[in-house]
Amino acid sequence: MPRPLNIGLIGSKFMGRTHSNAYLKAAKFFDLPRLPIMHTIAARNLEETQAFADRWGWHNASDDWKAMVNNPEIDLIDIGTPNHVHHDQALAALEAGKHVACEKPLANTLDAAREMVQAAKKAKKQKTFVWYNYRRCPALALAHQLVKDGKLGRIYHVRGFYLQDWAGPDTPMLWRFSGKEAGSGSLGDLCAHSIDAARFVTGDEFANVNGAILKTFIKERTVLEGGAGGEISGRGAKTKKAKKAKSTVDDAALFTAEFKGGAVATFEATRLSTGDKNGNKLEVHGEKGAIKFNFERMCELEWYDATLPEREQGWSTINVSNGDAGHPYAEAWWPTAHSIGYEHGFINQAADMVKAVSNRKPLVPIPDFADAYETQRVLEAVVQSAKHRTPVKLSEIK
Ligand code: SOE
Repeated sequence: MPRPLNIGLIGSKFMGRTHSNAYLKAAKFFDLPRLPIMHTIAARNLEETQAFADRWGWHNASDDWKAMVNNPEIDLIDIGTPNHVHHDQALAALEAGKHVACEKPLANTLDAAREMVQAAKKAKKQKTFVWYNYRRCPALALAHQLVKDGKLGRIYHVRGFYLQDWAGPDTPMLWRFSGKEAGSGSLGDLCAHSIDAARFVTGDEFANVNGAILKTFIKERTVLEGGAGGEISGRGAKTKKAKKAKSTVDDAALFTAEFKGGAVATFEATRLSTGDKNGNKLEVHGEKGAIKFNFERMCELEWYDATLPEREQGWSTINVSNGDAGHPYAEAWWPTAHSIGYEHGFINQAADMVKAVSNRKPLVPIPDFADAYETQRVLEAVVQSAKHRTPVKLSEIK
């Protein structure tokens, strides 16, 4: 029986559910060096948290995250809360000697993110992880491996789109629309995934950001009595008399960029792309080949092999679910083409985190705080470029 790894999770909303499910399933599908134990879940309302614990199989419920963080029985603190509290919770957990996993983006501000990186550096024996979950979609992981194996050759173009449409005028005020809490809107929530995915797949870093536009279309939103919670839709705020609050974040973010290796890139993220639900797309074109990933068809990777004789060239679709063929993560799941879904990226990451804590190499790299800070620097460069209407060199963003 592997040694237990006791987990304490903060947050019981959308991400609380994805992470709980991940810990519940990881050891059922992967052979792990330690057994993740769902020790304690902490959130604000004790009664609701107890109900959450009962439903998901947490052994304890708490409304005091600080006490949980200092519980000597717990090995790893997982932070699934809004962005503005990541900093304090991560610092407290590192101070208490725990490994820390944190939701993306790393923080609401670059300063907060930097302090988190510094605290992680000081805590030498502890590991940190950030939940850029799409890295562990088998198709995106395969794209990473293909580039690493040199199959695309020199990279020319990167195109990252993240298109959703849930944030129209009827969507009420949520923490995600508060600049103070979220830091930014579609930029930090969605584009951060595209930036991370572009870095992950190309293995390259951003050199500069140009011509950024951050646009807020819906400037005020209805405040729901009792708050709208942490879920994203929260529809039904149509009462005319209801109180309004200002939305202080971007609904859409666009920019172009160049990578250190010379590739040029375009990025677009929006919560108002009517008709697109979770269109997380990444396209990379190199001298020898190209890939296209679309989360809405997450088990497939579009692949173009430009080294084939010209008469045989054309886009092909790889169904990335063949464990025998070595598709990443596939052998842990079902027979070929018995598909997986959104939650599996999280389960794959939970399994890799448990391995990493035991100094075993994860299948593909998991971003730690320092890695996620590089994505945070790009977010800041976009904000600066949009604000001053100028190109920004990443070397200017410390
Ligand atoms: C909401 O826009 C959201 O849930 C993001 O917060 C997630 O990071 C993304 O994966 C899906 O959309």
